[in-house]
Amino acid sequence: MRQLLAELLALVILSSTLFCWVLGDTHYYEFVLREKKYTRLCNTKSMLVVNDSFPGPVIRVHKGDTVFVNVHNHGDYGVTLHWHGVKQPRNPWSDGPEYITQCPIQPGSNFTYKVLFSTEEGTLWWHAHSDWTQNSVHGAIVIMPAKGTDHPFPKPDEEEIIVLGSWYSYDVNKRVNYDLAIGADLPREEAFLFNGQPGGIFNCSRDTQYRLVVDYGKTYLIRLINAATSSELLFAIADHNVTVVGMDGAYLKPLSTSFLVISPGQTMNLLLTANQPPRQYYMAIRQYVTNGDPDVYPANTAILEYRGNYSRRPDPVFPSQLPSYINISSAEFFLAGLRSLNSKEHPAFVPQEITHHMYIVVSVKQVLCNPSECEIGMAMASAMNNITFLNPHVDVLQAYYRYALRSSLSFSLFLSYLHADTYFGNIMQA
Ligand SMILES: *[C@@H]1O[C@H](CO)[C@@H](O)[C@H](O)[C@H]1NC(C)=O
Ligand SMILES: *[C@@H]1O[C@H](CO)[C@@H](O)[C@H](O)[C@H]1NC(C)=O
Ligand SMILES: *[C@@H]1O[C@H](CO)[C@@H](O)[C@H](O)[C@H]1NC(C)=O
Ligand SMILES: *[C@@H]1O[C@H](CO)[C@@H](O)[C@H](O)[C@H]1NC(C)=O
Ligand SMILES: *[C@@H]1O[C@H](CO)[C@@H](O)[C@H](O)[C@H]1NC(C)=O
Ligand SMILES: *[C@@H]1O[C@H](CO)[C@@H](O)[C@H](O)[C@H]1NC(C)=O
Ligand SMILES: *[C@@H]1O[C@H](CO)[C@@H](O)[C@H](O)[C@H]1NC(C)=O
Ligand SMILES: [Cu+2]
Repeated sequence: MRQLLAELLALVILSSTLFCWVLGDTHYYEFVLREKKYTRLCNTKSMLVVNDSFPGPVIRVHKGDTVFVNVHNHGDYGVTLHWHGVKQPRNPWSDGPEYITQCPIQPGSNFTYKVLFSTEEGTLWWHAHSDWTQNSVHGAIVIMPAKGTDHPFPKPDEEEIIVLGSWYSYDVNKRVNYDLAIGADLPREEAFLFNGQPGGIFNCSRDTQYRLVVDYGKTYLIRLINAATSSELLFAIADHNVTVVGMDGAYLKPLSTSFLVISPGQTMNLLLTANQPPRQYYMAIRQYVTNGDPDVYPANTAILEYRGNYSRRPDPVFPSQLPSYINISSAEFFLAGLRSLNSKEHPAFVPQEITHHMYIVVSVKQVLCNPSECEIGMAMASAMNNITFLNPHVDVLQAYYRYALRSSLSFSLFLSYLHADTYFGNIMQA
């Protein structure tokens, strides 16, 4: 018996060294969801936020840590949270997509998520995963290197988080539900936000626009998160280049660039050295949209300001290198430069042997609909491989666990339990 225990112990020690298990710390967060009034673009509205803050609270961990987040819903409707980019090995119950891994957390109740950090290192983010509530319910996740290890680049003097977001002056969930019901196109942002603030081009926003105040000579690690609903964004800082060193919770080969493109949901870690003549510079974002109308893609701004005693001129320098909304070759030039770091400490395991080929078509098109149910007899619909998805009324993971596993049903029978025909319907005539 004792020998067996010793062998087991040896096995545990051996496998933990083999797989470089990091035994991290455990952290506890309380998130309180509540409606709060915000005024932007000269207009006030109420929206759901976490702990009265927009963007929401930052989760700070080291690689390998575990976080318990207890979410108390004091809002008016059900909501779930998702830990974007956290792989959560063997922990699907805490992933968050509404009706996929759980039903919404109802008003007046609470739910504790267990968030397991494994290989991620850098910046990720969390957001609501119900309707379009992610607009107001989101925040950064900062993942420092495991204790005793360091970033694979020179230590920055300071860090700053910049969350890019979307602003709508109305209740966006109501609008989206209406648009979905009648098959209309989804709403467009009225402004983009830097850490919750629209830029100086908008009325009522000049005095409140976001400012990054820097000291000449210092290097800053900027954790940039695109939390805008559905817009790819171009980003640049006047007269400054940045070095992209990480993306989506992993390291990159350092890429020096005068502008960048960031997709919704994506994060980038940038090094910025304040080495230009002290004054104010604009940092600007603009939607990257290759089939748009040229009049409606203005740049939204924030300010990079050097500390010091100099006269503030009314107009900061604008980043002339910010590509136009339609410049595909500039965007592709940047994207083609991104490479995983793939060092000894941070290897990139790309499978070399391909056993299955998959052909995936994602499409949005107009389909015919009953004019009594949609306004013009045509509705927008999207599909993946000719299959569209409507939210079921039960949680798919739980249904699978309860019914399919226990009574060894076939998958198609399981789908029929979910009344699959109501949501796995083919709608696209390819
Ligand atoms: C959120 O608010 C609750 C209640 O006020 C507080 O206990 C908790 O510490 C706050 N959480 C964060 C992450 O600030
Ligand atoms: C959280 O929910 C549990 C049930 O899941 C309940 O027992 C508990 O009282 C709730 N706590 C608070 C502070 O609402
Ligand atoms: C700002 O307000 C003025 C006067 O009401 C209006 O003419 C102008 O279009 C507004 N500008 C923007 C960007 O909304
Ligand atoms: C930024 O990089 C470009 C090359 O991509 C270079 O021409 C330019 O001088 C650099 N600007 C600064 C301020 O370092
Ligand atoms: C700032 O510079 C001006 C002109 O050079 C000088 O008169 C003033 O005293 C300085 N202020 C401070 C706080 O150093
Ligand atoms: C895209 O940007 C590059 C670099 O500034 C410029 O040379 C090119 O003309 C632009 N193309 C379009 C279509 O605007
Ligand atoms: C897509 O689905 C429609 C409706 O079920 C069907 O008529 C069509 O043949 C399908 N197209 C493809 C390429 O499978
Ligand atoms: Cu996400």
